[in-house]
Amino acid sequence: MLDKQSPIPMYVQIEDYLKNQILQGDFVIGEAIPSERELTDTFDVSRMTVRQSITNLVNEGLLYREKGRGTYVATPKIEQPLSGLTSFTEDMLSRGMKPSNKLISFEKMIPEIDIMHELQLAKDEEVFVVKRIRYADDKPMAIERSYLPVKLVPNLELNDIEGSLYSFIEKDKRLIISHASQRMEAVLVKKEDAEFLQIFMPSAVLLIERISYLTNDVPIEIVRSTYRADRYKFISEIRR
Ligand code: 16G
Repeated sequence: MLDKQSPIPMYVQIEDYLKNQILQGDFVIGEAIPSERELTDTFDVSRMTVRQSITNLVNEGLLYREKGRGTYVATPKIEQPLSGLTSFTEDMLSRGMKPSNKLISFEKMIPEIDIMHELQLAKDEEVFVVKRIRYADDKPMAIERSYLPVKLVPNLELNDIEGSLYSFIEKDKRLIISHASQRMEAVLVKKEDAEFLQIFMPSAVLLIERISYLTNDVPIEIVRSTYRADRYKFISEIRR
């Protein structure tokens, strides 16, 4: 199965072998792969080598480990296009997944200076700050902190944000969200977010900051969304 003479390191060969098995469906999602000991025997390599291959596949999001139990085949990551200005609820429903939220905080305040500038607000203008954990099929996917100018959604209440925020803005407020600019970076998860997202410290997460505008170029929302990197993959089509 493996080529010991090959310049390709053994752990890479084992990794490729397991990856092929996973991708061609030899293991189903949630199924345990053979133990480290079994793989060590099968491939006649050291435990260190096997561990390295598995760690790489865990980091790639193909496998996950459960302490003291074993290593299992992970659910494939969500492939999220970077091009559409869609809501979390729309995204999950279009995949046949059940979206839900947990509200962490809901406040009205004068924002920090960078938010104030980006939302084109005057010094004393307030924003609503909504922090929610977003779930798909009851699994935590992201944490979103949204800033909305109070003057645009003056009577925003708790029950308006239990479901879809975009639906509230568009259907209840009859505002048209038209375009947005966004940036994305990889960061290490903050301690409090790690607990909400149910991931270990330190873990890398994907941070997206998006500023959305109405048709008249008035900013309606700044969002800082922290996505689980093991559950999300962002994709875009590019042309030359
Ligand atoms: C998306 C948006 C977020 C928006 C939310 C509304 C990004 C980075 N974020 O997650 O800005 O607040 O959708 O979702 O794309 P909702 O309508 O389900 O509440």
